[in-house]
Amino acid sequence: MSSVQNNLSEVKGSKIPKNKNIKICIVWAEWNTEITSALKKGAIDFLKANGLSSANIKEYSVPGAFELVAASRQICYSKKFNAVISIGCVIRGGTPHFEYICQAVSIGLSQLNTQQNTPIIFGVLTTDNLQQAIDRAGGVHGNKGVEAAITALKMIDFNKKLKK
Ligand code: DLZ
Repeated sequence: MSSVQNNLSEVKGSKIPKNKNIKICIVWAEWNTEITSALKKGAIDFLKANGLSSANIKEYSVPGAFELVAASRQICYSKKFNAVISIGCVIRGGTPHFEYICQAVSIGLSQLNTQQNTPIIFGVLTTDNLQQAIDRAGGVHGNKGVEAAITALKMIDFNKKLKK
């Protein structure tokens, strides 16, 4: 996700669109739960602070980041939500597994984004170690769950403007 130089949790950018009448689904991976829970909490707290009620935020968990693609696909095709936030945390280990999972998730979610019109936000941390993940889940580099929530609101607004 973003670098130290481009920390969306702090950078204001364009105005955050206000819209209470939207539904957002968060799908989060249980692997590295302490990190993914913090990312999810960051996203939910931000959405609520920006006017969404609990009824308009739904969450589902999946076992690992690899499952985010299939789950996000099903959520999109259910047509119940204006955006999906996919949250995960993949930490590099001693085998090439990290590369396979990261590639599968990033390409899978990217392809899914272009196959249909419900925005899927990439809220997956891919880090070399646990500390880098902690730093980005409410630590010194902000909370990337918050950034994912901001991106969801902006992409929903983009879709709304396009329909006018
Ligand atoms: C197996 C595995 C490993 C080693 N590491 C992670 C990880 O760091 N983050 C994560 O979200 N999931 C991991 N997984 C689980 C896979 O994503 C997936 O759940 C399993 O391979 C079963 O399909």
